[in-house]
Amino acid sequence: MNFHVLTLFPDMIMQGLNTSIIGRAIEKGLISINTINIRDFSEDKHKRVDDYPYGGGAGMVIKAEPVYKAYEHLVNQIKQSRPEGFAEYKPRLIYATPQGRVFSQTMAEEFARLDDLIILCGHYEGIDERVLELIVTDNVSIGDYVLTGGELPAMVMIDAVARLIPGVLNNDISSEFESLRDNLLEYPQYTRPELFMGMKVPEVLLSGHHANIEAWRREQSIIRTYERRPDLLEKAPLNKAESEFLKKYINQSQSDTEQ
Ligand code: 6GU
Repeated sequence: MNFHVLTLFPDMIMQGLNTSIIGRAIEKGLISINTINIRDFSEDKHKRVDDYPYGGGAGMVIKAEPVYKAYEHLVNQIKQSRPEGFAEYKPRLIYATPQGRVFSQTMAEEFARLDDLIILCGHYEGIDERVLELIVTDNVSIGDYVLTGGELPAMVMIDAVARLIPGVLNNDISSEFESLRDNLLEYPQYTRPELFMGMKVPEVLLSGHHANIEAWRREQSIIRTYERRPDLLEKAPLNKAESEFLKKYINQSQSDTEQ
């Protein structure tokens, strides 16, 4: 899968993503990250890409023209890397903005099915609306807080999508059965030693009984989601036995606090 980022700060993207698992995925050729510096497409002799907003107000606005030129350049580049028949190709383009739909695991899974994904990063007070109207297919936010630019959100989204590409994680199944996919949080993990500051590893994990371990982990996921993210639990696909288990757990913890 190829990620393309339209940005004023390409170094930030490249430096942020060339380490650890994502760095290795790039080396292995499983993914590629291509940055396009919007400033390279400024026709201004001072390479300016922003200007004052019409109507007045604070801050500067990124001009439509360099963004559109950068986009055209990129689309031609993508078309050339592909077989015939992409004359009409309109790529998926995410505009990273706090005004977008909030990014989720479901969106990451959807984007992971694409061959090419373009992310446009804004800065200052925004980008001229006319170019956004022309090229953006999805407005996406990473949460309800305001950042200074779209680069960190772009890196967050690339990380979340890239780890779903087969081969990026060491074991392919590790992303398949993980938390949030079915709206449950992960169960707790332990490693050696068996005793740390007087605290023991749960006995079942030492038993070697795989079915019991699976069952315990599933219960822990349910409890943890109830305690920490009850909002998710409403969407979690619990079977009848699991719903009963949760009901008992809730009753038990309520009678514990009453004592
Ligand atoms: Cl995608 N961009 C910016 N600038 N701020 C944000 C955001 C995106 N998501 C949350 N805050």
